[in-house]
Amino acid sequence: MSHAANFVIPAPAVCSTAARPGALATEGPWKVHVAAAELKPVAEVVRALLEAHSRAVGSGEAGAPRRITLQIGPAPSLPSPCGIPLCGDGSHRVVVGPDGINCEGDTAEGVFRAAVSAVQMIATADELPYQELEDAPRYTWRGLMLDPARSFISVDDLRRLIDVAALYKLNVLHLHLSDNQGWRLEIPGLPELTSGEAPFYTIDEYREIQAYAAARFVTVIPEIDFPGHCGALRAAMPHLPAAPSPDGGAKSLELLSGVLQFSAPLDLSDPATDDIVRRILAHVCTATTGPFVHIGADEAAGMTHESYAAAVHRLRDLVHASGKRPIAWQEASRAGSSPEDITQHWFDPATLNRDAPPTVGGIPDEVLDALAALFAPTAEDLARILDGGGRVVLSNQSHLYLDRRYGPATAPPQQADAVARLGLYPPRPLEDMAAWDPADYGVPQDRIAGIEATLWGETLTSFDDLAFLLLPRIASIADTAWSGRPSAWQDHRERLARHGRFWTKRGLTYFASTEVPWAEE
Ligand code: TNX
Repeated sequence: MSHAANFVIPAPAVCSTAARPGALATEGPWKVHVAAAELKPVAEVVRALLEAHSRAVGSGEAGAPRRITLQIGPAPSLPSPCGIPLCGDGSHRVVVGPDGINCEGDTAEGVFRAAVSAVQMIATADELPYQELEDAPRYTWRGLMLDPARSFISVDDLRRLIDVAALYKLNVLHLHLSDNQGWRLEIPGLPELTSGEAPFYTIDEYREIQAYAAARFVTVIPEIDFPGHCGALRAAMPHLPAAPSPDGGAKSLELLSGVLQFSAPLDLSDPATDDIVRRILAHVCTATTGPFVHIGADEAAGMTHESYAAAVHRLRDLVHASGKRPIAWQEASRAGSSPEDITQHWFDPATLNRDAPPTVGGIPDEVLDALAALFAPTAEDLARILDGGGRVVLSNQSHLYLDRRYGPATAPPQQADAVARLGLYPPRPLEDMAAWDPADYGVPQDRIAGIEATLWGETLTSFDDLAFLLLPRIASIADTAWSGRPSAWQDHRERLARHGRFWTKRGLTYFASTEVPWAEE
């Protein structure tokens, strides 16, 4: 048994032992009690999250249940981030004593963040020393991107993933809803987009997902990827023309499409295309309850600069016109960058290293040349964003892309097949993934809006595949997103070791890397 007072991830900023020594057994039953009526909806969610881990939550069972008490109270005065318009700031206090666990914040969000620490504490330890935790998030944007466009995720499975995000104090769920391989959101008036056999979310389901997430203080950010990655839209509307290509553009697009399923980009200067895009974004903005809509703008291969820049301007204007704030991948900075922009930085030049290319099959040299040409301008994107005065969400491909393979040398034998099958990029040990530090990129701290992990779906065939690539790595990224820097590996690894049983109880598959001394029951 370690000497840690708790196994909470993200590791709490302040953890002090109580003046009066003692310990609380975590075995249930537990009752969730609210000290203010406004916290009743939070209590409902906490009960639901606890259900997989504790006996008879909130039941009328005889005996004295232990109590989680939710209450509004003064938040600890830790430095908290200045804001972009997501939820509140989430600072909170957790007190473990003889009567149970007290969860306190000065907003419902703060109370909820405290309560998920309580859920983790109960699920990961048999006994909790009396203690007091104080915590606040360093970054305002703590996200996870999922890719139902490539590998559809049912509404039920999305709910399970929203629970995971919330349990690790993430507050953004970015849904990549369209790509060459699929269109996943109903757009009223444009039934051809979703008329095939492929699954999609109805507008009602989309609203339901957002409400479920909002109850867990997670904001959904929909992405409709324009003007590249529009193969599904172009297949549904083949009359729409492709954007004009520069010299050699068509050839490079052809080469890339052979390997990466690229598709000719849309031409927004065409009035019929503009009308369709306008209707799509108006519906998406109307159906979205959060403040942001993501317009994609990545990898618009085979397009002239003028046509790309004009498309990005138009997409940003359309989102603004519908009352939302646009966000885009880093390439959009080439269309201009302003202090209001939040831009998602992703590309890692090392991906083009010919000695260790992504494992998407032997890529021929001429395709690698085309990729190098496509990504040549990415080296300047970050400077363009910062010079324009805007902020970045860091989604570094090197460490925050969860479609990276796991190392066969760290795989338990029963997971060797999954390790061989899943992910695109060469393996990186968990310790190295968890060591990623947002300070390493030379971006001034006040220009980092936050951190977002992505889980692209090209290699996934099931929910278990998705969970396998997600866990344990999302816990490490959430730790850094919340605290602003990576935890010491020895401490983090001991915490992770207790989360294997946490995931198992929730029915989630995880990669049981030999780097972690897992403490399953
Ligand atoms: C690049 S990241 C893409 C995605 C792929 C991903 C695979 C980005 C903005 N575009 O379309 O799925 O790589 O890792």
